[in-house]
Amino acid sequence: MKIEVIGLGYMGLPMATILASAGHEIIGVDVDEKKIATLKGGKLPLSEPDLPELFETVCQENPIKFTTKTEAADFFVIAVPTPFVHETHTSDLTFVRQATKAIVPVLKKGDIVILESTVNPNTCNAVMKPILESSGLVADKDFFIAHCPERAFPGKTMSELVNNDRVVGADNTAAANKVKELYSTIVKGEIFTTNSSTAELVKLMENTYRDVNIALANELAKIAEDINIDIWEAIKLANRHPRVNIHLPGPGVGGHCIAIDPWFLTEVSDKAFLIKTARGLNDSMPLHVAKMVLDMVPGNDKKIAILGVAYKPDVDDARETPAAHVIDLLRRYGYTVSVHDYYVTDKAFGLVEIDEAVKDADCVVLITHHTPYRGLEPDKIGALMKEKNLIDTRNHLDAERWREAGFNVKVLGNGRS
Ligand code: SAJ
Repeated sequence: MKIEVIGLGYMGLPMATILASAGHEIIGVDVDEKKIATLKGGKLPLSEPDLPELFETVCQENPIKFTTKTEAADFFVIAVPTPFVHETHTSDLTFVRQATKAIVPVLKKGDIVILESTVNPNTCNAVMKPILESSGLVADKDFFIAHCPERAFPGKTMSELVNNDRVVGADNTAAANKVKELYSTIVKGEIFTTNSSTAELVKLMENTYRDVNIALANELAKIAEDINIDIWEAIKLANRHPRVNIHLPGPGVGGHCIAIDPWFLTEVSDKAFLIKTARGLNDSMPLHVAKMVLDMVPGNDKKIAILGVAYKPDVDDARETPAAHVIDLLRRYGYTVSVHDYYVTDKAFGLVEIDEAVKDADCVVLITHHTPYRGLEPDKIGALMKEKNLIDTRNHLDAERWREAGFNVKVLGNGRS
């Protein structure tokens, strides 16, 4: 079975590696020549736990053929990004179109094209089908399209790609079963089949569920601040109910999925009222954090140290991070802002070492709950600072320890702090 994976990013590359480790013949295609050269040299262009080990084994035992050009295969797996146009709140399907077009010259009878990228409902039928039919072959007769949305959690991609249940959406039942058969060679979770549009909607619903739930947590956090209650304790207690699972508040929602996918639904229908409201609420959180800073350290000539710019803990990914908005707002308010992160390397943030970040600072604001921040010594940090103020937007640090070291501590959502 020859499988071509098109798009070798955070999802495509792990997927190609796992498929190769299961013994399939894999072609890895990417338009980025530099990335292909890196991969051909046996190096990885991105960091994801457990990928290096499996990649090395695959390089030795069943090497992937890396190339910038599509070639004939039995299955094509498209895992390209679907960027988001912030100005219009719409998805940009350019890369999905490009990847689909690249298949046209090599498409043959019996082929199955699988889309893994997140898209708005009906993309397989309305966007991919006409492009592939320009080959002269007919969809659902000569070739087949399936949507198998990826569901892996960045940072745990390697185990989640294997262990999570999967949804296979194809409008031709025989093709759906063939894709199910292919995925069952690598997936330990259950695999469910449906039509392509339902699979497209399912993926968006999963991330929208999480976004709306986080928005609820953020609203409850703001209410708790007004009525002097600790929302972190209240959520923990409410979640002891067998049918309640309230998510956690924070400085906003980042990443390339949850902060974006709900907008895909607002694009296809004008009925998305709650979804838009939740997006707005989550997007209001950086301003809420900036106002916490204004309350705690008003005035000019103050320095704020931001700890963590990754969109979530213990990853190096800062896409759509709420930290960027907090930093931008604070600078507009006239603060000097220094930034630290243990994992992110993106030069745009002007990252500095932790000691330099907190040196002469008037307030430390924890944005990302990276595990190593728990190991910080409040005495040491306090000794470097001008004033000892701490805002913890994730309830991550031991507030009592920091208070004992002389810090004023404010925890987002804790009206008692
Ligand atoms: N966040 C909160 N409160 C919470 C949980 C998360 O504020 O209780 C914030 C995080 O800090 C982060 C953002 O939400 O900024 C999103 O992070 P995440 O860790 O919840 O999710 P992602 O974006 O890394 O991955 C999601 C996953 N989807 C779901 O859990 C439903 C993953 O399974 C998907 O594959 C991925 O999106 C994707 O590619 O769509």
